[in-house]
Amino acid sequence: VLLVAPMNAYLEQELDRRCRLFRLWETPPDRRADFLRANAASIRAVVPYAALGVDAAMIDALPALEIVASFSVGIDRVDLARCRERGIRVTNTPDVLTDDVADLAVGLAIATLRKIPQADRYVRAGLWKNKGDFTLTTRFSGKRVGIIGLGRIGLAVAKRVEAFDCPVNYYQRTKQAYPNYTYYPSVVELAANSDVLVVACPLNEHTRHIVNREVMEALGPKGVLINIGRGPHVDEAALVAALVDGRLGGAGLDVFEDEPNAPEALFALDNVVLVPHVGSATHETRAAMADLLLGNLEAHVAGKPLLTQVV
Ligand code: 8YV
Repeated sequence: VLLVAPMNAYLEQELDRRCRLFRLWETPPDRRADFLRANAASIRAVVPYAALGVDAAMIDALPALEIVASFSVGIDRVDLARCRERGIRVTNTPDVLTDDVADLAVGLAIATLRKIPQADRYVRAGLWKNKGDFTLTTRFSGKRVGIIGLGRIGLAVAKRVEAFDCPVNYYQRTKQAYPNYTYYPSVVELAANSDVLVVACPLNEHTRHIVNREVMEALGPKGVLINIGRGPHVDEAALVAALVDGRLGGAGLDVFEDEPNAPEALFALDNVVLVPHVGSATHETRAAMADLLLGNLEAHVAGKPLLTQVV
């Protein structure tokens, strides 16, 4: 098994215990092609994650590769077409992280509207004592929440915000039969009819920059964008400009176009909450993701059906 980066200590320990583990990061980048060539005959599985995937060059360098088991639900950085061509199986880690990611989406929405991190900084800086009460903020309960992508995570967000009396709107390519949720056939119409817009769809060629300038204009100067999907879902340059100009009300962002670089222009803004891609980052969920990944590898080796097969 080739692990592309150190992503989880428990996963690494279990892989080490159960198989011969190659740690790609221990070889300097300029010597990795040689390393792969030298070990190509032994590497039957690759474990990538959201930050570092498996591209066609790596797949082509590994003739014995049978399975790519990603430590993530999103597999936008795995070359699925090449895997299909080569008959390589692909698994991901759905379901086990849904609750955490949905929790973070709601947390970001509340933190952004109620300015929780800013209020915390206010207390720590001694400003409460010196300058008096903190500024008034904006209510979250009852706001219209628009969700792009009503899949597992989108539905979990919908269920949570219903408890805050938020009407739920959604966009996806095909309308579903959800009696309590209102469908909009375009993201612009969804944004125009929502106060908080949550990106919860997978990243692919249809959803890259699905939140563009027009969508931000439709969301408007009081609207808030929450992104717990992938950075490239949003035109980040347009987002920064809209936030700086006050054409968009605020943003709560877990993901960025060029991680780990978040746009520095956002650092000085009071209407954004920025977190470093932590949607699934709890002890409980990361352990469950590791167990699911290990289960997929074991099923593959045992010739049993894979637990969460994508390809
Ligand atoms: C992680 C994620 O960042 O599951 C995904 O798609 O983006 C996250 O769970 C990750 O891959 C774990 O390191």
